[in-house]
Amino acid sequence: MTRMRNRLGVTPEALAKRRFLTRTLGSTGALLLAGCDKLNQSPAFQKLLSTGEALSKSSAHHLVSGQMSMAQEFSPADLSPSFRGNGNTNPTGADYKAMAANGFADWKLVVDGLVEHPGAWSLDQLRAMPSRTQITRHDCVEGWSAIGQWTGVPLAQLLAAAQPKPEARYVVFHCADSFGSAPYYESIDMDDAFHPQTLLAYTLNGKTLPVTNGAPLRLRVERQLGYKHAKYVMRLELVDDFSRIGGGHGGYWEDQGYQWYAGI
Ligand SMILES: Nc1nc2c(c(=O)[nH]1)N[C@H]1C(S)=C(S)[C@@H](COP(=O)(O)O)O[C@H]1N2
Ligand SMILES: [Mo]
Repeated sequence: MTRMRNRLGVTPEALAKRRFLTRTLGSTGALLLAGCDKLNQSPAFQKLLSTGEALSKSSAHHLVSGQMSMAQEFSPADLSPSFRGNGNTNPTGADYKAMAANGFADWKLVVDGLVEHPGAWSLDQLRAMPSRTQITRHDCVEGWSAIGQWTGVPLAQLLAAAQPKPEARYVVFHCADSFGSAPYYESIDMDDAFHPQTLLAYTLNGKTLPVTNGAPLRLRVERQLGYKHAKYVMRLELVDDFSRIGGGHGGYWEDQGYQWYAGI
């Protein structure tokens, strides 16, 4: 049977999908989807449409912005005069203090959980990997923003080395600091993990990342709010479920009631 096409060459099924998305995502989504025909071919997307699964706020966001959208990048003229520190700015743990005193020469980033090749990477090894530099705006829920230049290894590069298993759904970032007895941690999904602007940053504004801002390594996940950008990262754990980690909500602030998906 030949498929009916209208004068724009769009099949009725494609139109129905477009209408479904317009209803679900609103006009912004529809506008963005105009350029997203690839999405129609993705198996996950097909499944979503065939099951009529309700779109949560976060999956709707990913459908619209998924791997297609980049956070805005700025020019050196836009840099904030200084990048303030917020939350914990000087971890007090003895292990961290000892590593900081030694310029983090003995620090290693552990990668484990649902990966084919668990391991530990030194700062020198991370610095030797392909890097990306970007000037972005950081937005904190407390009502301040700052524009900074970050250099780091794209998380995708490290994951290419560690090889997540097919069942891995989230990357959990375990940090060196805590609030009271609760360690700081965060998590992101694989879409954000492989996004080209998602970095493990070791440089801020052209200088070695200061302790205030997360030395020796902090996450940049540019399409989300400040609290997702884990500082003092010690370990990446690939998981299929984060309900048994920390308070079970995917991050220190999430355990206090913040949204897990903190899209800007
Ligand atoms: N490990 C850790 N990461 C953290 C925090 C923290 O207290 N500890 N605070 C978060 C919050 S709320 C913000 S706004 C940013 C602040 O980053 P900055 O100190 O570089 O400004 O780090 C985020 N990541
Ligand atoms: Mo924040």
